[in-house]
Amino acid sequence: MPRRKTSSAGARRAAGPDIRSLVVKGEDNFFGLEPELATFDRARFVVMSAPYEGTVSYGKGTGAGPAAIKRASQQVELFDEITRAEHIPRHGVCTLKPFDPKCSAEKMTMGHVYGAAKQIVAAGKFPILVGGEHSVTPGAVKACAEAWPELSVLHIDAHSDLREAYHDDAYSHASAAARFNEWCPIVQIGIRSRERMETGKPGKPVWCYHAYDYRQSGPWVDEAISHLSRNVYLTIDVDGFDPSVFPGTGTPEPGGLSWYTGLDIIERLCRSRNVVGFDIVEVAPTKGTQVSEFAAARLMGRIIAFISHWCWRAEAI
Ligand SMILES: [Mn+2]
Repeated sequence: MPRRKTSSAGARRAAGPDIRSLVVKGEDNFFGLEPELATFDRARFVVMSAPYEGTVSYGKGTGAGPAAIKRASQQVELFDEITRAEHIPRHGVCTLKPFDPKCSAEKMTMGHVYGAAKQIVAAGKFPILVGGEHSVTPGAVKACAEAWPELSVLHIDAHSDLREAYHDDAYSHASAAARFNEWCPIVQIGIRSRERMETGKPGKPVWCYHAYDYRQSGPWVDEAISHLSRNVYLTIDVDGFDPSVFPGTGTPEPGGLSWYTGLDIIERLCRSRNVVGFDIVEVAPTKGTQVSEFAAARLMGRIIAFISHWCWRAEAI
C-alpha cells in the first residue's frame, strides 16, 4: 500500500481547535453507533459536517443537509450486502460537531474543514466530509494532497464547477473544482451543465465525461478511472446523480447517473485505486420526504464498505 507522507508538523501548524474537543459524545452520531465505537481513538473514519450554504445561487437548504443525513444514517442497516460484512462497527465512525457556518466560504473550507481534515489525516484516520454546498470541499482535498503523493480527484457532479470565481468569490460553490484543480488533476463524471470546455491548470489536466455521452455503465468507466493516479479523493455532489435518486438538491439537472451506475463507478474506483478521503455535498432536505438524505446516508455507508473491503484489503487491520 502507498504510505502517507509524515505530516505531524503540518498538523500542528493547521488552524483550528484540537480535534478531540469537536467529537460528539453519546449516541447521536452518524449511523447511531454505540459511543465506544465512535471515539476518535477507536474509529478509523471521522465525519466532518459543514452545514454551509453562503454562496448558493439557486435553491436554498443545503445548510440543513448534514443534520438530516446524520438522522437518516441512524436508520441505515449496517450490514453491506455487496461486500458481505459489517464494516461500520468493525472500523468505527467518529462524528465531529458541525462547524459554525456563520463565516465566509473561504474561512469554512480553508479554516474549519482544512484544519480538521489535516488533524484527521495526521492521526492516520480517514476523513469524510458532509455538506453543505460544494464550496466546502477544497480544504479537505488540500489536506489530503499535502499528506498523499500524487493525489487526483474523482469529481461526480452535474456541474463542472470550474469558474475561476463566481460573483467575485473564488471560493464559491461554482468554483470548487477550480480551487482543487490548483493541487490535483481531476476526472469529472456526470457533467451536464457548464460554462465552456476547460482543460485544467498547467500540469493538472481535467478529463470530463459528460452524462449525455455515457448514459450507461460500460468500458468508459474503466477509461475514466485510468486517468486517476494511485491515490484518489472522491467528491460527490449529489446532483451528479439523477434527480429521481436525489430530488432534494439546490440546482437539479435532468439526466444524471442512476443509483447503480453511480455505485458501479465507485466500486470500480475502490477496487483499483487507494481512496484517501471523500465527501457528499449539496443535499437539500425537502419538506415531507426523506428520500435524498436517506440516499446520501446509504451512499456514505456503501462507500465506507467499499473502502474498507477493497482499499484496505492489503492492510493488517
Ligand atoms: Mn452540482
